[in-house]
Amino acid sequence: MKRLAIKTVAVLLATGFGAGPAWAAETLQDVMKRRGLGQQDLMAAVKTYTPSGKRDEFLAFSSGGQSGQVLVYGIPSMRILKYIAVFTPEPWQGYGYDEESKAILKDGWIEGKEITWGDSHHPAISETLGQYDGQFLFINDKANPRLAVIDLRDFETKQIVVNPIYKSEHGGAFVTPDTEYVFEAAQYAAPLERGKFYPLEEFNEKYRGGMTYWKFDREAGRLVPAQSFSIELPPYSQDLSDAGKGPSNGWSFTNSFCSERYVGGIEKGRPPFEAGCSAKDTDYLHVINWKKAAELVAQGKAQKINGHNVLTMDTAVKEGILFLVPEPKSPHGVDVTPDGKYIIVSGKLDTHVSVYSFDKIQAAIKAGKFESKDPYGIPVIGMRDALQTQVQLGLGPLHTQYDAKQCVAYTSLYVDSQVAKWNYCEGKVLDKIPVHYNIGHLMTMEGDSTKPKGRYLVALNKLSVDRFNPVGPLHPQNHQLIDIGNDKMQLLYDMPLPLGEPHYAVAIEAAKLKPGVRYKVGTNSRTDKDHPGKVRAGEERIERKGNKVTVYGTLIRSHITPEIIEVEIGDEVTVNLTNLERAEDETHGFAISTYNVHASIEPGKTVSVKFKADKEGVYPYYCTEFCSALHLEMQGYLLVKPKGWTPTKKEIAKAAYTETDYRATLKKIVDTQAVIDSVVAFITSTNYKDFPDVVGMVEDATDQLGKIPDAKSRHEAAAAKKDWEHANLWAEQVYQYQVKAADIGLRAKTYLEQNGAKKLK
Ligand code: CUK
Ligand code: CUA
Repeated sequence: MKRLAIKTVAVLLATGFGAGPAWAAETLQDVMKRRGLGQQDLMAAVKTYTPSGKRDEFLAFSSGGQSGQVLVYGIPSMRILKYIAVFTPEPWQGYGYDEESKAILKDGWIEGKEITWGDSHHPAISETLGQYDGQFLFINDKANPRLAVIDLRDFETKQIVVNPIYKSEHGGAFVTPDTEYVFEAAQYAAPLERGKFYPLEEFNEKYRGGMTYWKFDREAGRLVPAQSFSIELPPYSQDLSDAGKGPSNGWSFTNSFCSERYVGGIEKGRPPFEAGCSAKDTDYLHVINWKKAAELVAQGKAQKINGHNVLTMDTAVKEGILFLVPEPKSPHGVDVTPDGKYIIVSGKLDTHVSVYSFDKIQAAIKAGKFESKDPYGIPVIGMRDALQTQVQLGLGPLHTQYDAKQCVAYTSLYVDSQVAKWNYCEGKVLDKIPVHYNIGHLMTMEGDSTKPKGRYLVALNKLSVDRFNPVGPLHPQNHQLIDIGNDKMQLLYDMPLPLGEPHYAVAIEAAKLKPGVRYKVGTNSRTDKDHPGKVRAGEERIERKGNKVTVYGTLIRSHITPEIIEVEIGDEVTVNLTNLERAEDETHGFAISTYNVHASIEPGKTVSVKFKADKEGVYPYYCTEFCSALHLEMQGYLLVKPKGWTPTKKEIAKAAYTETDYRATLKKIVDTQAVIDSVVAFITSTNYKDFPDVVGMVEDATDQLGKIPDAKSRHEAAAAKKDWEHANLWAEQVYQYQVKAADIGLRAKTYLEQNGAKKLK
């Protein structure tokens, strides 16, 4: 060891490392000078820097935009932790390459059409009493109107549902305060009946928008299509939405941006959409009593369209659950205040935000005080009768989030490239900060719940222009972290996001999340049920029925069982694999050359891959995660043989091991046992039983050691027959079991040392 260290230093000196005087003792001032940093930078660094091994206070779930995924990153470190595969195949997680995830993606096909991407916009965390509970995450796909459910116990997508009546969907996912429903609004109007064509000339009569409320079964962790419903709405391009809370619980609010119902067509000499869709001074805020709507559906007042419950506009008007309020100039974000009393609307082409009062809206409804009806007979409440106040913030207000401090809100200003901090009770601007550039959404910690946490704000900017090293014409997105703990906002950090254009993001206190580290052995993670292909150690087998071959295999460091799979050309092959590990982070991957299958098999999980063996040949398969020192040896062969093939050669080539080799291996085994004994002595001398993770590791290690007697009797039997070849190989296998047990044992020891285990007396 010592010799090596001296040699390394010598090499460093020889190559010029450390030749400069600054190497040994650079001071903080030196570094600041060298890197051109000022006091503000230092402050920002100290506020965000997260030392190795330390964790973040909040986790952000960001839409992955066109990637159809969800990104998870920590705040304040802005370190990316995961991409959750949702609408798009994702090879690392085997998503779209194993049978279980293919089934999820297939539920997202639309009328038999396979869809392999999504335009994900708005994530939402499940709520209990209006507060984030950290159990589930929902996200929408705007392009292909779909909604997905992610379970935060394992951060996996469990369900994708297709909206039965829309062709696009933007204003989702939003949850009601107890997650009774997850709702979404249509965006671009289209006929509601599936596969039905109507010309654009019939836009006003046949094209429709709508709001869909998906019933969520928290126990099952799934949306329930049969108990879900929609409300038919005019073709007004419904946009973002939000749920009422507290006093406004039971209601939802949805913007619209082309209530002109304008249809463009430059080709035919018509002015374009953008001109016609922004011609009027106002659009409509849709005010909907979803609680009463759900009752009406339960009373059988819904019609079926494409097999889905729809309350028609006529019914909604007659039953008094649907109202409109004018709102200025092509609005975008609508955000209910934490106390549920106000609804803040931002008009993209207006310099104001409009604060609507839920009380005033209710008073107008009760008094039957409407200024008019829209062309579909929906009562329109006068803007003045509903408005609390309007505040001038700047150009292009889009979205609003809330602070832990009373009445304090933050609104993104797209055109100004700024965040405005303002007080909605007093109607005054408190502070502004420039961002880079053209901010879309912004996010404060738990900032759309009834109990925002304040602290940080992330600006989700649309353009990054010159912020990062150039990487070609397509730039990364720029998420900027801003400290909002003080009166003046302070910019802390720029994070490039190179994966689609994220729209919305939500951040939750990390302590609220309790994800597992392993599955119950044999779990299908996509259904949360027992996998029919699961096996325990020793039960591995290959079954054949006609031309269907089913493999029941296992994975544990460092082998795949079975190691050889022989099939005939044309066979349909299903490989089920169970990861028998219990140690944390011992994932194995499984890939077969040429057959386009890949699976990620985390501890306890069972996964299956399926393919038709339609290419004769020899195809190596292997583990794709570097799981152990002998990971590269975690391999096998798929042999696809021609029909009716018979072998000519019966024996596999030998290595010609001698008795000396065998004796050397036995010595190695004795030495390794000494290491194991010392680790065992350490562990059992502590209160390790108080640490469930360690108990799991000890069980894993004991499992490995438990395999030794069988291998031992085999090497002894072979040695007795002077078959040194097999004697040595089985002795090597004993050594492998020892190495794995020792590896787990050492991990357990480190864990105990780092987590304050106590010595037993
Ligand atoms: S949208 Cu993209 S900036 Cu889809 Cu919520 Cu506003
Ligand atoms: Cu298992 Cu590499």
